[in-house]
Amino acid sequence: MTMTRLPLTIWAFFITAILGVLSFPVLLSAAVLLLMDRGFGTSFYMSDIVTSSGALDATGGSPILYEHLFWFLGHPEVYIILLPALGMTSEIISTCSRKPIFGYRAMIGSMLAIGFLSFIVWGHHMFLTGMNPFLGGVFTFTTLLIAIPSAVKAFNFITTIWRGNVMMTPAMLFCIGAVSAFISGGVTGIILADSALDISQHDTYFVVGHFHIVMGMTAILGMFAGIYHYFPKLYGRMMNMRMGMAHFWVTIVCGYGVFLPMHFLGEGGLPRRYYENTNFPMFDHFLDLNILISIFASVGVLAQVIFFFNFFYSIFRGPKASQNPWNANSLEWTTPVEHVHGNWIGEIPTVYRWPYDYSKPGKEKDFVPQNIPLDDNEEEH
Ligand SMILES: [Cu+2]
Repeated sequence: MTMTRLPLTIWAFFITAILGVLSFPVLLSAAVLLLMDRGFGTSFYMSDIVTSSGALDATGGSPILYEHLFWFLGHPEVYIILLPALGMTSEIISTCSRKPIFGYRAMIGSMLAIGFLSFIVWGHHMFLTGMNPFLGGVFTFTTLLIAIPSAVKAFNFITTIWRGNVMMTPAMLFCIGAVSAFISGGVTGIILADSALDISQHDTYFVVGHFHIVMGMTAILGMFAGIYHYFPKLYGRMMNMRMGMAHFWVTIVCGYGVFLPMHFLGEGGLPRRYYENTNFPMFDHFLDLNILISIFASVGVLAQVIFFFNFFYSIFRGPKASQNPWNANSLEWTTPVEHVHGNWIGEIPTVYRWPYDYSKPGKEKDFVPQNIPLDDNEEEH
């Protein structure tokens, strides 16, 4: 199989792996330096620290260094969580719209661009650490650049669905939810990426609302989409559709119900990371909104009970799945329902085409799996 015949899910996993290999060692190094500071008398992070027993030996270090090292992992980590969800979303949206994915190469290019840029934006978490305003401007610029590949992906998701013969499976609903969260959470990122605007929003609930929608909701909705879509492949049985739909609608409404109001709390100046704010009367009028958030959060958690019941019940009692229940093209759906050693009985299939030949003109069926050879006069995508 050539790289341009790989499903976008696999591309996403591949790029995620590269990000992981490059970013986690930095966190490990940061932790080693921390251990040295705590246990072996070095001063990477400590400087001029005076305790009741006098000044510590430690000099010359900087606690800000820890922040730099942490966020050098921390920002790529966002995409380590996000990209697999976006990869599966591409796959499922194409399959369930019965249309080729729009802009296959642009999708790969966008993921590579997001992956590269994710390493040069970490300073946007640190605008208020006393960083040089020029440097803040540089991090603002690189961060805003990420909006371009992100927008390309969002447009490609939408144009793939556009005029498609859409199958509204629970997986497809969760994908649409993931794209919705990716867009609505991404838009507020443009505000936070700007070092000047960030001054008023930093460390408020606005930040909490933003990143839980763009990273948390997108990744979790995408993960659920993947579970509903690949369940028949995993367990040879189908999950219950109606329960899946109910799970989706309660989850998406509660997700937005929890995180959307947080933007207003943040605009009002409510700081994050406090257990309670009862000592600050100026935040008293935010109490109602906080109670509303708690109600949405509780109902949202209850909705997950539907999912867990559906999941475990279907493993044992779900109706038996056919080999390829969604009429999908990618190779995993050509394996037998019963799991066998080596995945396929006999020869490993040859791949002749990309996995997005849906509704191809001149074809009998609206899908052509990857192991079907090209016709004499057929062109590859
Ligand atoms: Cu970041």
